[in-house]
Amino acid sequence: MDQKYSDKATQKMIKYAAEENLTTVWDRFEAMQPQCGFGKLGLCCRHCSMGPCRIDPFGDGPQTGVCGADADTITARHLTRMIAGGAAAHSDHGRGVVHTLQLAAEDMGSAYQIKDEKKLKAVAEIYGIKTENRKAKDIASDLVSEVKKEFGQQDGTIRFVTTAPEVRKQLWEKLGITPRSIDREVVETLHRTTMGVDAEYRHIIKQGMRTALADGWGGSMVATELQDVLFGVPNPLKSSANFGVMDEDKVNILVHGHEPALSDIIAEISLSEEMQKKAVDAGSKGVNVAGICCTANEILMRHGIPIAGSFLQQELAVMTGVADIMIVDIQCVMPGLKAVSDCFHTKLVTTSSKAKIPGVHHVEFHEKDAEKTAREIIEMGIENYSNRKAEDVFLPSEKEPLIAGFTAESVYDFLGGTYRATYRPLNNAIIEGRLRGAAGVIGCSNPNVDYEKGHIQMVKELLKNDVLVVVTGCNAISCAKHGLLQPESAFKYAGKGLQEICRAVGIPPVLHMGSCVDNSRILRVLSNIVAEGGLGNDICDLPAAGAAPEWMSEKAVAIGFYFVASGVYTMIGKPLPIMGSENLYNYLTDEIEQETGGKWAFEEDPIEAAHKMIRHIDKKRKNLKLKPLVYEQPFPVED
Ligand code: SF4
Ligand code: MSK
Repeated sequence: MDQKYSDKATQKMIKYAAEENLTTVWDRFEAMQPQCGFGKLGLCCRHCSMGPCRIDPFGDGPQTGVCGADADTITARHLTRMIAGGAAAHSDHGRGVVHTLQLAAEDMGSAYQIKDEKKLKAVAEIYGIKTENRKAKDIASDLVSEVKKEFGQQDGTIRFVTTAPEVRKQLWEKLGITPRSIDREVVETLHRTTMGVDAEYRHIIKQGMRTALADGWGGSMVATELQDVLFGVPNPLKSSANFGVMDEDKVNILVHGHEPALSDIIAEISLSEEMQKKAVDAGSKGVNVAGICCTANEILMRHGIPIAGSFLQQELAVMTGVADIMIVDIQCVMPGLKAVSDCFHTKLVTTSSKAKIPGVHHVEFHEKDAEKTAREIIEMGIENYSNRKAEDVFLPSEKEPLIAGFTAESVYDFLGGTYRATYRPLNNAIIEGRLRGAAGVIGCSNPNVDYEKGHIQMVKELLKNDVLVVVTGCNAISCAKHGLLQPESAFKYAGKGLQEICRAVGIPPVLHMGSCVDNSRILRVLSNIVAEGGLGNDICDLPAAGAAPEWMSEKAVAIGFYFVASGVYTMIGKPLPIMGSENLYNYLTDEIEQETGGKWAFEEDPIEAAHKMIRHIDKKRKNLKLKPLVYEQPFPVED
């Protein structure tokens, strides 16, 4: 796989891995070729033991499975199960946060505190909980009990849905896709896609959308909002990203996965004089914490803890030889870490009751013992420092400064008014044509494409055309490593209109909005823009688009579907595994727009993908009869 588009530090590490005969995710990907064509097209089914079945894509062999399910049914069932997997992952994360908030509300001696009472009250009010003249812990207790009930409720709808634009809520009702509860939608999806139940592809996808909405406006939003209550609403801050944030002279603790509950405490305790002294006593110059994947994004957003790398860099981070301990919680953790950490001194530790790796040391984390576990882990890292071998150290020095920590709230402060909280200046910038529109570029990286080519080329092309970009997940990490999260990058890459906005308010042209669950922040931003007025009545009216150019996880499928169901044009690189069904392809990339106002698009060339997004943005500007762009620039109409 071509690595010329990835950051320099990664290129060095991949070369080093090859020289040292160390296996990486890219090697395993190569060894897996050719990958199963039926699987890629979505044409295989093993939902019962009359199968596995496969449909012949060339029309010569079987066109149905043993039960009679055709390509449309099989692809739709499989895809919808992917949505359920992704929604379950985000939502179970959210459930964990509810339990942590419960501890903060009930146990005053807990390591967790309610750090943001303003946010607590705002969320409680959405849930219809009285906040006036009440103590924070009482409000939090009521909120916990309401949210807990909501996960499994049988009637009613998810409360955060009430924050969507009015027209959108009515549309969901009309389509019958308003999510009722988080667990119920996941369970119903699994039921409807099991052998002999739902066979009508559009009907299956509708349930898929309801499940995805239960994620975006439910589980993910619960995770984001309650994490803000517990750990504080992020504010823009400075930090840096890439392997160079690890310090050869210090004990390096890497935190990887998705949940901030333990890592947040590790980040705090590692700074204590006591821990720094222990590290010095062990012969180092102190303790240094850095993150991988979305755990990184979480503690970056709130503490400015630097990012060591994204999803595809997890094994390479161990190969630097300076990672004294890597703790992993849930999601996007490669079991391949075991083999690579066996080749180095790195202590690999699993910490979630939900996730173990064979042969890997397990320190189970329970919130009530948060400080004790955090200490144990930091001390384990300090102790392991002496096992570091100088001959194994290969640490690229590259790191890029960045600004992160943007939220739906901070858009008020930065792009909003000076004297009152408003999105008006942001809306006006779009209405007057200084900004063409906005795009959310998010998601994973995947060894099936050139690492970071999709993310970086797409984002730069959008900037050049005056599109403000918001990023989350591993795309945010890639943008950080390529210097796009710095205000100066506006003058290198942005069109004149976007440059003016960035100069006026001192922001980068690419706004880091957090982790994967924080895509729910983007839903809130879109709703706030609609509420501010002047850009239509619904999310689908906005000159906006979304993309996940290098997607990999089921979570990306769930995210994509909650954006499509919310009215967003959603672009991905490699197609969804549905290309074996022409009907499903036509539905998702075209006909669905008549129903939700959003649709899917697949385009592997990142520049052309950006152009398609820009054309969509321009179409929306035209529909809204907005003024021409202040700095009109030549733009390829058709490539
Ligand atoms: Fe085959 Fe139908 Fe069973 Fe799927 S559900 S494995 S298509 S028989
Ligand atoms: S970590 S889901 S690889 S973005 Fe959220 Fe990155 Fe994708 Fe995992």
